[in-house]
Amino acid sequence: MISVVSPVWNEDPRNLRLLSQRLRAVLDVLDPSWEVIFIDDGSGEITRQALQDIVASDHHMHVIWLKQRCGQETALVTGLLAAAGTLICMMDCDLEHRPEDIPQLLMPLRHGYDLVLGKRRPSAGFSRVRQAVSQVYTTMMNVRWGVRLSDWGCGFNASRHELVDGLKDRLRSWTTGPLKAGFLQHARRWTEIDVIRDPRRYGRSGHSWDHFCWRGVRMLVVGNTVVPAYVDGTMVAPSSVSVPLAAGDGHA
Ligand SMILES: Nc1nc2c(ncn2[C@@H]2O[C@H](COP(=O)(O)OP(=O)(O)O)[C@@H](O)[C@H]2O)c(=O)[nH]1
Ligand SMILES: [Mg+2]
Repeated sequence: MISVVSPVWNEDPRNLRLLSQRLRAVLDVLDPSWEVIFIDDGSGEITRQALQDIVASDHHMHVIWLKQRCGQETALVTGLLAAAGTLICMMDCDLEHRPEDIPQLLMPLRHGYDLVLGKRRPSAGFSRVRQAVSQVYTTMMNVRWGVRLSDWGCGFNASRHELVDGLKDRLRSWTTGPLKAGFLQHARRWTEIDVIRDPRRYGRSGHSWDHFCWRGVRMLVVGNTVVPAYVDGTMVAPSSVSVPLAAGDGHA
């Protein structure tokens, strides 16, 4: 079974509808048993209604409703804890990630890897400023965490269920920014795969420039972001744990 986990916050309904259609087309071919789990933490009425319509029209699609906004990573953790698939794909819901890239992202998981990290190749028309910001963030994070990744900011990743299982106790009580560091620490064998990064067609990014700058500074100075994890809609108290990373060459 394949699970796709996608955090949603005030997303444009047009993106959600197109995403669910494209996901259905891709996943139906890959595996007859699949699920998509959207995790919504306090979106407005328009987004909530769109999610309700999607879920009502396809039994493969589910939504976890969180009571209040708790952030993209915490929403992702909630989805990971609920995912039933042997192979789990994590992606944004705004179509910056192409559902059609899922087969190649999952491929290494069938060949001995337990973690696959997307590295985004911008399609034509993608903002150069945003590309530059991503590169600065990646350079900074490589220094901070002592591991060489091509794209720390990419949320299009895939993991075997066993790896998420191994992380479950830690995910239940805390999540740290970046979640990717926890995955990398526990992965037996990981690799990076090219994925296309499309520009957003509809709606606006929920992340302001303030957010990017603040997150960058916080990663450098504090090194670790602690946010509360939600399980079954209930907030679990966080504890501050740092995630030391072994230096790896991509095959830790
Ligand atoms: N659940 C949840 N999802 C979020 C939150 N912030 C962003 N997202 C989702 O994460 C994805 C990326 O967000 P986006 O605003 O496009 O950020 P950007 O791509 O980094 O500019 C989208 O699918 C959003 O719906 C949040 O606070 N909670
Ligand atoms: Mg986006």
